[in-house]
Amino acid sequence: MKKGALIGCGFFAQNHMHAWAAVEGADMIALCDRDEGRLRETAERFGIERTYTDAAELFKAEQLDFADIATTVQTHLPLVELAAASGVNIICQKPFADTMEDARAMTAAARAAGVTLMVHENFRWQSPVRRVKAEVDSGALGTPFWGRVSFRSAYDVYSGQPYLATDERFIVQDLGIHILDVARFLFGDVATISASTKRVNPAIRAEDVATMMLVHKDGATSIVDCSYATRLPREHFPETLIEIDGSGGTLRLMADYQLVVHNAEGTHRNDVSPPLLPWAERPWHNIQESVLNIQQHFVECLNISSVPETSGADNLKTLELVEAAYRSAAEGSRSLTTGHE
Ligand code: NAD
Ligand code: 89Y
Repeated sequence: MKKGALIGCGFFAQNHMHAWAAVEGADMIALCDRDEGRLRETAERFGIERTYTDAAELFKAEQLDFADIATTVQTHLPLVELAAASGVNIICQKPFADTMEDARAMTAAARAAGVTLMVHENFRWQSPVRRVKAEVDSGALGTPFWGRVSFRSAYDVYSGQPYLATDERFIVQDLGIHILDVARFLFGDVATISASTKRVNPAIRAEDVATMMLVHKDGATSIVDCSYATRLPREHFPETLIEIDGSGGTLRLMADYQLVVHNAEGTHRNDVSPPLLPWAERPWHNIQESVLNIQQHFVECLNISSVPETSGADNLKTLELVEAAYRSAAEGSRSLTTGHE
């Protein structure tokens, strides 16, 4: 059994805790939050007795196999460095870092300490997205040459996460980061990216719309488009829609998790809706299921000493796309995403 502690008992961490209770091979033994109220509420909700308001005290007092860092991005670097210096494996929420420099410092700290570092990059762990990847890998589409990964919504994300309305960066760093990661997952690493961004909602500080074009190293071109300013007849938050055209067929993951694969063998339609876990709530259940899946993956990696899919090192490539997208949008250029093979 791997013993873990959660650092950051905020809005999204409640999902982590529900998922940890269901993960095989994990036991959460302690909690940390510098906000005493949130710490107490979470401790009571999940029956955790050992609580800390200071992460340094947590690492001094507890014998941990891993730390789950579910704070916002500003505190990731000091907390990851502290966990690594304590010889504790780490799962850290996205966005991993505000800068590539911080991200590299965290991967270096984990490498030097010989601990596993995984970024909680969970969208690729949604079961409909895994199903799309399985279709691609099966060869049912031939070689993909074009794709679109799309997230368009007007859901009020600001009430649960008020910092999204006031931070200097919004949709690319918060949500686009997941959608870019899904594009990497499906079509491989990226040679070039260009982007345009826009703020539509006058009540928020940063961009709430982004359209990105990626040329992948294996030859496919993909469009990654994200919006929190799109009022549709029906709200589909938080569904990611996917289109793939390949040399041998096409795939569409449409609204309501309807999957259509068309090739020479015919047209196959499937409902690939994610399960509604006992603790989950619509419409978040899709994301909540992916939290369980990614945390189970983390523990399995610890058990067999293997590198997680979204290791810190892997996530540098997704973060680099975020940085390049902001550069391209600011300069009106096609940015090169070099540096990580
Ligand atoms: P939040 O502000 O609600 O919670 C963060 C908590 O961390 C707060 O309670 C705060 O007191 C605590 N904290 C901050 N610094 C600390 C420190 N040094 N020591 C101890 N506690 C500290 O934030 P949130 O909305 O839960 O978001 C947390 C992270 O989760 C963000 O990075 C966000 O992008 C991410 N998130 C991910 C998903 C997803 O699907 N992967 C969804 C929502 C949010
Ligand atoms: O923070 C974001 C995330 O990671 O998934 C959806 C979200 O909660 C709002 O955009």
